[in-house]
Amino acid sequence: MTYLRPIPLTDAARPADALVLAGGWCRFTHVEVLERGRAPVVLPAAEAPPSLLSPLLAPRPDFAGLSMDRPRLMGILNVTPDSFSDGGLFLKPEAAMMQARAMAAQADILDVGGESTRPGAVEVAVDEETARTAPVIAAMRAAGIDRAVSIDTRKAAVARAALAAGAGIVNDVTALQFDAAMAGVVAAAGVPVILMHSIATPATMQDAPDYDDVLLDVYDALAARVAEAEAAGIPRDRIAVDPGIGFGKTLAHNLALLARLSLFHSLGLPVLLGASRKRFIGTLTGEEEAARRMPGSLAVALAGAAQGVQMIRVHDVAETRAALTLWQAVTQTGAKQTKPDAKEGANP
Ligand code: HH2
Repeated sequence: MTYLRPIPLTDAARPADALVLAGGWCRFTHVEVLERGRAPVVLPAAEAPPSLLSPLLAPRPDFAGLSMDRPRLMGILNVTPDSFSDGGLFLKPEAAMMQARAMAAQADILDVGGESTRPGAVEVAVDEETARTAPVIAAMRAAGIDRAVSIDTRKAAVARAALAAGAGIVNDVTALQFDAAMAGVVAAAGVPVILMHSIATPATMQDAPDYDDVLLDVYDALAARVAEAEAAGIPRDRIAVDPGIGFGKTLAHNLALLARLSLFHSLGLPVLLGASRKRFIGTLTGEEEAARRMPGSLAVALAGAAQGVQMIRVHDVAETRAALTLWQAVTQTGAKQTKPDAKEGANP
């Protein structure tokens, strides 16, 4: 099988033959042709098979009411006692609301989670996870916070309660595999879903993860998950994909995925990147404390934007917003401003 990776350009100069990547802010004149067991070959895009090129060219439809023509920020709100970087900080409802309000000013999506999926984490009971998340979402809506809200869960019952409370997106780190009822909940609710790649469960995922070719294996696995989701009645225009940085991946795996992230545009869907404060940033910077990994996280967020990734999941929303605004200002004269409009992405 042949895979096509656009080589993204964000320079102010526009070569005459440059094609627009996915209706977004990157362009490309060349592609990398990838095959298992072979060194990548660089070709002019015009010489690529049209069937492989067309998913790269099609503008992405809006996702959860958000246009995909600029990088969108997803702010993380972990209502947990044990998340790897902010565990316990937002478990109390007042603290969660303060954080939600602060993030709503700068984020396009607020991602509410009630179960840590850090390596080694143990499962939280459905009732407990629901009690952590649904009331916070309801309180956000009651307080007039109208940003898109995603529920970060692997469990159908938790998702159902969150959607009833006002969430509008399901973010499943197991790509609908953990709970057999999850696909049905998403399909019936008619909401968009984020399918993230992971192997095994958080309890065991870092036990010697192994791939034949991590980039192509993750790509194939996501393609299969997308096909399953479609078969379960979730239309393509409500699906986004995420390579799952740190979920069953070593440092080398994470770096291989990040270096060639733009491959995932070949799936023809919006791509989300979640690397904020993760272990590999600590490994490369020597920063043991996750809450102090913001500078490294900003660099990875910008690298994602430079590869055309449409959504970036972060803890440090205001800082990432500032970094993106400056990155856009200095690389793309005339680019659309990143700051969210007042009413954009509001859940119905
Ligand atoms: N990472 C985490 C949780 N959910 N969802 C998506 N789509 N992509 C990710 O990369 C991702 C995710 C883990 O980070 P965090 O929520 O900060 O920590 P914890 O799982 O310990 O709560």
